[in-house]
Amino acid sequence: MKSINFVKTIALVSILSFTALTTMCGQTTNSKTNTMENLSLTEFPALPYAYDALEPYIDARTMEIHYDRHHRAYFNNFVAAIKGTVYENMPVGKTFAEISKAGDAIRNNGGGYYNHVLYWKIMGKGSSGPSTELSAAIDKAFGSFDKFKETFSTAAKTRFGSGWAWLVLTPEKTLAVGSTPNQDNPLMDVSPLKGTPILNIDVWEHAYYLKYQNKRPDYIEAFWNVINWDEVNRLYREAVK
Ligand code: MN3
Repeated sequence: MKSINFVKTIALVSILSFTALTTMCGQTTNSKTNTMENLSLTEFPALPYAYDALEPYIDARTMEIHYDRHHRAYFNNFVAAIKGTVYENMPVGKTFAEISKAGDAIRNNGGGYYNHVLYWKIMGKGSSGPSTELSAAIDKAFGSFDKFKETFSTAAKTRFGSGWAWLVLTPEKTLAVGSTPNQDNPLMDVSPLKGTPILNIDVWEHAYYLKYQNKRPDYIEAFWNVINWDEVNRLYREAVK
């Protein structure tokens, strides 16, 4: 009897410790696989849809080259850069929080890996729009959805050279829009824009040049047709918890 109780106690302590540990990391076991900061460092994630799924807004050839060459290279180079370092087994979110110490190879390729995983996920077809909760937060932060769209599009258009535009939930739990250069992102300690990414857009020329050439604004306008709001709503729900 004693030994059974002992086993039960050990089992309970283990469950509690595990729960405490996962809660401390801001993750639950259920959402762990979905948590962007807990990206696989051993397996290059599959594109969540076919190359032609976002036609005509984003063409299949661009998707193929973007995912299979650019994104894959970031992943491979990131894995190579962290090998044998303290970052090898660190969750990517934690690495980003101290990226200023990690060096350019980890910063550029780690950002390139994570930013694209998010970008693929927040795109898709056939979802309606922001949830009631996200709509309310957008109205509070920007005045209206149209104002938000304008602010986000302007951030994307005016990012000089290569980079990304973002919608984030700031540490103060309000929505904010901004942009980052190169492969930086708002989870990095070097980024002036800080928060949990809810939505992003890649404005490197490789994201649009084959179809849109130098017309970045046309690509940005087309992007609004392929936002996967179900995923954006989910990211917001997870971030406000
Ligand atoms: Mn890209």
